[in-house]
Amino acid sequence: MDVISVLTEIPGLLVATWVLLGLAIYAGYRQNWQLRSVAADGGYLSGLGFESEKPTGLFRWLTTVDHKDIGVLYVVFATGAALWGATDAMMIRTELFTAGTDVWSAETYNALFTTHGLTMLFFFVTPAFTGLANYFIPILVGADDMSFPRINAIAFWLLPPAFFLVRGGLITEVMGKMLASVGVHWELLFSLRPPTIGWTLYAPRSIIVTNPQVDLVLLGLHLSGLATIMASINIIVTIFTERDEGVTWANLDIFSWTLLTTSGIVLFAFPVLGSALLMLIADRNFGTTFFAVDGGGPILWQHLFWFFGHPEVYILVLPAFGLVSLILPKFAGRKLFGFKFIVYSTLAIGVLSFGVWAHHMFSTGMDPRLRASFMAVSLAIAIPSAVKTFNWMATLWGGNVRWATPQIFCVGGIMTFIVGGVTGVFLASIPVDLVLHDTYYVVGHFHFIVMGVITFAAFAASYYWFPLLTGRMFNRRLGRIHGYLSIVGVFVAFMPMILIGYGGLPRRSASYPGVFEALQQVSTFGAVIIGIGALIWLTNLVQSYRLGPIVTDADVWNLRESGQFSREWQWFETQLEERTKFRR
Ligand code: HEM
Ligand SMILES: [Cu+2]
Repeated sequence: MDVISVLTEIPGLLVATWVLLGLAIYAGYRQNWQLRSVAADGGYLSGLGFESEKPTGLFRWLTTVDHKDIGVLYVVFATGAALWGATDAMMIRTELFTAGTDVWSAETYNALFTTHGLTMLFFFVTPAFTGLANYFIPILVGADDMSFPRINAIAFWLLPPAFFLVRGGLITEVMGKMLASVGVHWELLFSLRPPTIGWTLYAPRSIIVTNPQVDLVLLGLHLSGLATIMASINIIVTIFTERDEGVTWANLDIFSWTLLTTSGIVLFAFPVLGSALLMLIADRNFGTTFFAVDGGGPILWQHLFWFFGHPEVYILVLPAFGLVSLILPKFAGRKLFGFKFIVYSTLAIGVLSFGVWAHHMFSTGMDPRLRASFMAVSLAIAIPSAVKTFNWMATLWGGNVRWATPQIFCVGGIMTFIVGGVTGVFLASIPVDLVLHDTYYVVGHFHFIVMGVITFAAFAASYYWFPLLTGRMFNRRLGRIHGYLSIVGVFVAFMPMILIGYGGLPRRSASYPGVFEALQQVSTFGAVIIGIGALIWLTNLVQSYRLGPIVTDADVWNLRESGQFSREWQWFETQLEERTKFRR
């Protein structure tokens, strides 16, 4: 199809788009079209007779600058992205179920691990924690809202276009096929192919690949970086300037502390990524040679990428630590052991995280003396992480532990973190890394962290704050089943990967020698267990949001007993009281 005939299709498409847009706006204006999704006013549910000042329906969600609404938008967006990334994971595992390349093509496989990694890291974890930060930080520090509500909204609304840019190839292909099914053939839509360069975007491959979708991925990542930086500035300024009189640095809650640190890291790490991405775009399109083999060289890309990339893993994990530190004591019946040391260790990790990037490059043939220094710092960073683990264990030790769903996830998260952390210490020592680099061992190691403690902390928070967010209670039995399934699933899915890695199997390959088949199948089985758990979670929360028992007492988790009825629950209590007043 040539350009002219493409142009003749455009008027029809424009008309269709405008009709759809008009319908959406009309629907948004209709007062009684409540999106039956979340009502983010501390438990105010639609249909309980409460009328709020806010516009209703779609319009509310498109125009809101309220930190709670934006928090909910983030969390919903992150959940959607996570489910999409999980679909990729399941497709990866399906391919790996047999030794040959039987299910998808090798190219599709490469696209799958690329989009899986990008989606999970940039569009699931970061938005999920930013969402919780938006909802809870103002409440926890006693502020009315974030410092810059409009920038807050902009930061969120940059994410959907960024996500679509990154995942464009698949979307356009589906659109193209749908149009083709009604007789409209638009070749342009088939020119983008899903990217196959891995989330690390290593040069020279990322320069050489001709697929134009790669440029969109780079632009999308750049945009998501801008969004993250904006959100971080907002978090930092809010915590510094909006704290209520009673909230000093000494009694600032641990979740806010970790987010403050995380946001600080973002300010130094993401601009590096942004600049590196622009250079890569220039290399691809304008003939510059920043990272070309006969220019700055591919190793320069690795330096810049990992100077961002290693701090990034702490950007992902610190908020998770914060959530564990916040939630775990509530169900241990006593205050967090060694609060100060947890804060110091968080700050220490924040600083150290910038000094270890080259441990991702041990096998690139760098100067051995330099390499040894990076090994030393990498081993040192294990200390503050261990401090946290011991403090959590000490909190549990003398406590009166209640195995509520959030607690199952916290303790499960600590278990997976220990495995992830210890396997990481091995990788930080050069001789071991030279053997295990780019094998399945690495995939196993970091999934104990990303699927283990990070995702578990997000699950724990989703259960812990569910009553506060929706005003209803979830099904506790289903929650517990989800918890145990997830813990078992992570070990069954990722332990075999550690073993496969010891066997020497390289990662990022669609086919493998038959000897690994049995272990790979165990791993796929584990992934299915995790998947079933996640579906139970989704069903439980959606159904409980609609039909769960209504919460009347703000002390859902019996926190008064142990003197831990913290600020967000006190806030919830006043919300509930106001609601009853209103009803009368
Ligand atoms: C049921 C859950 C999951 C399963 C079964 C799974 C499976 C996998 C597998 C098999 C690979 C290796 C692909 C290869 O090297 O050939 C992979 C890569 C990866 N996964 Fe996951 N994953 C899961 C969840 C997650 C989560 C929650 C995150 C992050 C928050 C994540 C982040 C990554 C990243 C960054 C990569 C590296 C991609 C690359 O090599 O470019 N995964 N995953
Ligand atoms: Cu690292």
